[in-house]
Amino acid sequence: MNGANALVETLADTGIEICFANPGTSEMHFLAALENPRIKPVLCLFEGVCTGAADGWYRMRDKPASTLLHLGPGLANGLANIHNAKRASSGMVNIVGEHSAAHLRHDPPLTSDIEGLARPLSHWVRRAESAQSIAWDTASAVAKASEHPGRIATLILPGDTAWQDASGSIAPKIAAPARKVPDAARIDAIAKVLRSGEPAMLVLANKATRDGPLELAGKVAAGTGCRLGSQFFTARIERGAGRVPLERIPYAVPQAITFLKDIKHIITLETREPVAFFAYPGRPSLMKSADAVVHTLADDDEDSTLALEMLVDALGLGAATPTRQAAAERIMPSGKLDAISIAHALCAGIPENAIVVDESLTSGRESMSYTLGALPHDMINNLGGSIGYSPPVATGTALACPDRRSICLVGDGSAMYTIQALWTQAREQLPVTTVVFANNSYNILKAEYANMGAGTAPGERALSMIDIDRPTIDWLAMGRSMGVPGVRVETAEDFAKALLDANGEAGPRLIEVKLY
Ligand SMILES: Cc1ncc(C[n+]2csc(CCOP(=O)(O)OP(=O)(O)O)c2C)c(N)n1
Repeated sequence: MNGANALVETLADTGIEICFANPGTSEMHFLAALENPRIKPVLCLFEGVCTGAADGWYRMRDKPASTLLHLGPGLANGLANIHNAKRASSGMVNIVGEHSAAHLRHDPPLTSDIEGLARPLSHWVRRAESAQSIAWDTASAVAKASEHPGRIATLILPGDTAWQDASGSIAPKIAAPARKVPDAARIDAIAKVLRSGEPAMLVLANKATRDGPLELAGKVAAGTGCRLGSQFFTARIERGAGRVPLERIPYAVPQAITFLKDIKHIITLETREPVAFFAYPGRPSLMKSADAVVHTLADDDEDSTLALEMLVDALGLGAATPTRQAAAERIMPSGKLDAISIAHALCAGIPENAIVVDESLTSGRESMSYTLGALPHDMINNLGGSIGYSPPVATGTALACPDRRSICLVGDGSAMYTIQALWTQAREQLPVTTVVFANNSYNILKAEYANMGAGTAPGERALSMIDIDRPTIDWLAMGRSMGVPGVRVETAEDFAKALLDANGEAGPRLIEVKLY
């Protein structure tokens, strides 16, 4: 047994099932060790796909996946989606190959400061110094990544550590610490606030937006009249007909301020008070009203379900009946593709138990409230703001939940960052429908140009940095070249039909939605 075998064996022993990999010469012993049938290796053709897929896996399984990245440059290619995962509180274990210590002294071409690259976006970084200690290092990395909230653990694997003898080394059993118990006095104080009848909103995030805690929050709302909301972006919301619905705090600052203006108490679970995504000249960063008070019901590392149980008890609302989302009427749209017809098509086309990964930006942003009454599904958003997250994340969700259809809604600009994910979806025959909204533009930036006060409309040069129409991207050809069949639609009825058709397929499909 060498160090690489010990590493892979320990990953499997500690519950890691999958490795999203893009290997190089320094990782050949790790590749050999992946013959171990207890870990599924999945090849991704860009490291941003590896790290995004690990994020998607975590969002559905609530436990980390591993990645294999090739030295500093491989890690650097994966960093943007590590950033997105970190902001979404997803855990992951990154294994980063490295030269042997003896070779590094000579400054070979791939030498870089891997710790320096990893540290700002990792909660835990370690260089495995010997084959004898690597089992320990690996168990520590997995335990760190498995904490609540999820953590980014990066383990650097020098070549000599991988190839040296590790026989006799043993991994410790390290249990991830349990979620913290919220303070009872704080819960009682919040119960008092809710009993006062002053306008209040619970803002739920992370693990609090699942069915169980939503039911509890629904009881609090039913008994006290408070509202239930979410930030504009949430790691995963279980939503749809029959579920307790959340109101979404708007993205745009003026709308968010209007939305929040009457709320006197903002009560947070695993999140903070609403903050604008960007600073705009003359607009505030914080969007609550001047006299609103923020109360923390459950901190990021606390058990929000327990906090809600304690709150329901304190309020004596165990028997309250939550208001549940009514089923939306399924309307088959026709004619022009716009926010409403896209919404109707999605509402009719989201199958039961689907996993919707939303990066539709301007094409879907106004449509998502219409899908609240669709069949029960999960909705995943990007909390980190680095675009190109959704095709990789949908790859990870589909591997995590192969019996459910993942639906990736993505703008054409965003899709171009990590479109290689289609190749992995084809190779693994994953149940993913990728909907590319082809408006040939970074459309959102047109509005942001004016919002920022840069001018009323972009000039010719600015526009040439915003429009992506020259040349036009052929999405069907893109999918076909990577083994994903697709269809191009130009009307609402064709879009609705294409979504329903894709639901009946076992493997990946692409729908190019042509927008003019
Ligand atoms: C890594 C990264 N680079 C650049 C941006 C800035 N940015 C935000 S949205 C966007 C364009 C998105 O275009 P598209 O996906 O086509 O959606 P649309 O705006 O057309 O709806 C860009 C470039 C970003 N958020 N992340």
